Amino acid sequence: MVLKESEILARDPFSPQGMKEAKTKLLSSKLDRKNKSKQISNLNENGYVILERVINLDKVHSIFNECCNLLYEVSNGSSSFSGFNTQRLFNLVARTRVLDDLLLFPDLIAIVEGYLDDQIQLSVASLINVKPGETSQPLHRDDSLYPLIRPRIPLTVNAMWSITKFTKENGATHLLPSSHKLQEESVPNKPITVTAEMPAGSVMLYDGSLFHAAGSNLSDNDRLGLSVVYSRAWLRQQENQFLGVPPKIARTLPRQMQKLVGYWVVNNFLGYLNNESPSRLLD
Ligand SMILES: O=C(O)CCC(=O)C(=O)O
Ligand SMILES: [Fe+2]
Repeated sequence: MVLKESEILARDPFSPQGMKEAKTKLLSSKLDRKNKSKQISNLNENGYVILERVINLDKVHSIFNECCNLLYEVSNGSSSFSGFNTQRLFNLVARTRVLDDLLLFPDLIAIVEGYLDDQIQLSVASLINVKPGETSQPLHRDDSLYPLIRPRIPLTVNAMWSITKFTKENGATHLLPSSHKLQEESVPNKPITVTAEMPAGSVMLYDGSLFHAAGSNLSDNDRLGLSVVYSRAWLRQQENQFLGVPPKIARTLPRQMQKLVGYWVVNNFLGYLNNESPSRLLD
């Protein structure tokens, strides 16, 4: 493959041009982020925002079918947190290309980058299939694994895609509005939650500090969600993306997905290999 000079420079994190570009290496454009300022301010205010019906139903059906194949024979969880009637499947980037459009959905990326005002990376993506009979999860914060004192700058934005509809009855996620701003580590007394009901093909974004939980599934059908955690690119990823998506697989991915997984240099100095961008491994 012959690279243009500009591409070579962009891949060399220590060239003058590479150093200059590092600060502006976002996946979304400034205009995209500006166009999402209302959703970004809702996310800031309430700790969550829902984008309804952003994927058409044909696409939702093909995604649903692919997820059913992927989940075939996946066991249920074995704790009240992971759910005794809930299937979870990880390392999705290595398993399928059908979810790429959701992981890189432009409006979603613009909101996440606009909210964090930083370079981002995929921390973990998983399918969460809450089956009939499941009881509700305890309220928790997803970003508690980063032991920084609160209040703190937002570290992650999490997205929950509804592959099936999410209803009160089938276990839609419960949220405690504005709780991302609370300083206390523990769940407030008598929390008054709302339920993130949404039609299939929608996505709910929430700050990783927001208290939330999967609901109980009292219906006769599965509640299937795709959970995607995006973090500031200078944090350790929740799932080890470089082992899950080694160069052999990463080489086959679209460039934006390679970046999302972590094959680039962040803030000029984080993540290089032998003085070069790890993206060189993918040439
Ligand atoms: O499935 C859901 O609605 C939420 C699951 C969740 O919050 C988690 O597993 O951390
Ligand atoms: Fe969670």
